[in-house]
Amino acid sequence: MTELNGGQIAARQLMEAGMQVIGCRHEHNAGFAASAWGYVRRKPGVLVVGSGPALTNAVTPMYVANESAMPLVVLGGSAFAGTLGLGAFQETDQLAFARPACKWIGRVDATERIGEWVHLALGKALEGRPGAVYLDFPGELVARRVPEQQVRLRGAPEIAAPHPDPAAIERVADLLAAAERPLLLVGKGAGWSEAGPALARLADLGIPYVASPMARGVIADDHPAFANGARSQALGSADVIAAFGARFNWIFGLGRRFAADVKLVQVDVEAEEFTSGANVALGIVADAALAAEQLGEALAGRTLRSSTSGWLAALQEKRRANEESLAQAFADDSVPINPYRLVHEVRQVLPRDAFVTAEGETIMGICRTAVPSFAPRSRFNAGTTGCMGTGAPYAFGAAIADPNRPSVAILGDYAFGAAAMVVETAARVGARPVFVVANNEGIAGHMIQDFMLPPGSPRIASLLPARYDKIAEMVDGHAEHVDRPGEIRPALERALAADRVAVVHVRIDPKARRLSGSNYLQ
Ligand SMILES: Cc1ncc(C[n+]2csc(CCOP(=O)(O)OP(=O)(O)O)c2C)c(N)n1
Repeated sequence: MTELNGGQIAARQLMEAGMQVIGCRHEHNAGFAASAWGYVRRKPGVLVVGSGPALTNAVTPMYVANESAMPLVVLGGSAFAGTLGLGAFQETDQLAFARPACKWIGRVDATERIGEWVHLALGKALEGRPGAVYLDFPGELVARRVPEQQVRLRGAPEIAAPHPDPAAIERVADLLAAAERPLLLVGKGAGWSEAGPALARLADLGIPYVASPMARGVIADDHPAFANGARSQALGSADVIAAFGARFNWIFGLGRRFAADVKLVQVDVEAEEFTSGANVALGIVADAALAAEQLGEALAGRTLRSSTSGWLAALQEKRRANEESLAQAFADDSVPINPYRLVHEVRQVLPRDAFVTAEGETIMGICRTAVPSFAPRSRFNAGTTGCMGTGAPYAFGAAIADPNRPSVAILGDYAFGAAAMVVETAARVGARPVFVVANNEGIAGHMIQDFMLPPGSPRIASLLPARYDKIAEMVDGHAEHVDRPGEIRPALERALAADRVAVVHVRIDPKARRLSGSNYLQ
């Protein structure tokens, strides 16, 4: 009779779900890469960790995935029963570490039931609003062997997406049709539910939209109704706002940046989202794609009041003015390189279907204003938690989720340094992310060192002008070092054409900072 131990049962369940196994250097990188993989594929990314410190290292990825609504399942081994309380090897209360970081936690209670527990973990991570879950595997239950016949594996249920209430959709259609200044908000949830085409049809009616930073590309950024470049005006002046898969957390100003008399409609799969800092007039529990489609049908053939109000034209004009105010910075020929020039050059070579990751403080903000996205679930940044160290593993996770699409990360030197060993992992598995390191020698360049610390302070916030491209050389990856603006584009083109992981190291002016009020894509 064939017997299986607990590890074999879990592996069988996960392989039936299509798991590819990659050994990573640190639980942070592994957890962030798995989150990005899951987010791109719309499947749970799985992180398997050891006990004690391996699990505590996974707490940040769990918290970040949960807050950013990315599906992540963490499976953790834990100390053997019979040794607990005595100072067992790596003994710690792993459920307690995981609990506040996750939407669900569980502990395997019998070897025969491991398949069932894994089934629960996969489903809980994926359904509703996606997020992080933790499943604890006590050592003795992993080691135990049970006859194969006693092992129960379970497949995922088929789930019908929630349809919106037709009467509620009619009300929203009436509100949008009568609005002088209507606005759509597009969040990650809209990307998750593939609502892009239906939302683009609403935007085609001339209704402007603002996308959250990671929802960029759900509707392609070159749509004429894209209003991120006039974000403050759009959010503060709209009289009717319909939000799709967007939460009113700090990313949308805690819901406090809207006009006092705005009529706010929110579509979300979780009804609990309708109670927030925002004054939501109507919440609709629904899949964002279905709601947007039905709204499009309800508006078909109707004339929108906003078509003659000049609202969209005013936002477009504001965006154009913002873009013009940056033209000089984009064309700047200075050495060391102006970060706006770097970002401008990146934009010229980025294929439309690229995964784009931006992380750092100065460089992330500049990318948000000037680097577009054109496809859903293609844009990564520090996310809801603003966590540094996510960008490099996100770009790697996206690259392995869809190896046919380029994955380009534009990272600050601090941000890249926090996770740079992912370059070795990428080389080892043949992944080809391109890491563009915007090296301004520190945290927000020299800004914090020069302006927030007393003169003469030791170098706390500034970093060495290290040659990060050499990390690529270490693994026979593609390495580029750039000092002058004219060299940026050829270096990026060579990196994109290389059939291996690439690091393009660009020396940036440490004194450059973001230009205020210049947010033409933001
Ligand atoms: C995990 C974590 N630690 C610390 C911070 C605080 N923090 C915000 S931005 C930043 C550094 C940004 O520097 P860099 O990546 O070099 O980009 P730059 O601003 O220079 O373009 C830090 C440390 C954070 N957000 N997350």
